[in-house]
Amino acid sequence: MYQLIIANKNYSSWSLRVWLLMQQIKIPFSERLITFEQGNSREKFSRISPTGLLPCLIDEDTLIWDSLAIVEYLAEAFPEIWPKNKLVRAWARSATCEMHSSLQFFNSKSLSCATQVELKHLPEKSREDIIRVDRLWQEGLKKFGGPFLAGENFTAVDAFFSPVAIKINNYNLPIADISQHYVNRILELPYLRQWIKEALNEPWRVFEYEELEKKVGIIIKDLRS
Ligand SMILES: N[C@@H](CCC(=O)N[C@@H](CS)C(=O)NCC(=O)O)C(=O)O
Repeated sequence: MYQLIIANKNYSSWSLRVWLLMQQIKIPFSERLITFEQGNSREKFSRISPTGLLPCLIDEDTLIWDSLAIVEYLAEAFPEIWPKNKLVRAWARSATCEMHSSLQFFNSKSLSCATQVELKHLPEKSREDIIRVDRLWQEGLKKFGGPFLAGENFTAVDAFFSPVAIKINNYNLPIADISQHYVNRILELPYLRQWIKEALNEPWRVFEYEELEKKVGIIIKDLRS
């Protein structure tokens, strides 16, 4: 059985992406959570991961690191991770890679499942990222007919945007209605709800990450308290 090594559910958006995909596709796995350290976790994570970053997947003697590499490794055994149709698959891969390589506002360390933030100081680049995600989602949902980004089934592209749905919700970001319905759909997935519930029950806090949220806004609600 696969072992997925993740970091704190409250903060680790890259762990969520792989974890949610494996749950949705019904890939059996055990999970092992290694907690972040205040300041820097790389030394601790380096005992497992060659980059000092999580998640990692262990399959018998093989270690796979980096979320996108894990997805591609699993897709060889579970092709339903990607859409069946070649052209839809190409779109889903492009959007997934865009999430993985850019969209910095949704890629940075300032995701906490627990905190609702009222935005105050949003840099222009972050504004552009929000508009881009909204456009991308509208394109996928209209082109492939929903309810998921690449059509009928939940695939890797939905998993990669799942922390974005959490952030849009927690920051109350303005997006088109069709995108907002998609956010609601993702947040209603029982496995996503399970992740958030477990995240809110975690006893560990990484103050450095929570400080990052205070740079862009005011924390108006902490769902843990
Ligand atoms: N490109 C990597 C990014 C992984 C990543 O940034 N992981 C974060 C947790 S979500 C981490 O391990 N951070 C440790 C640190 O920065 O100290 C991937 O896609 O897996």
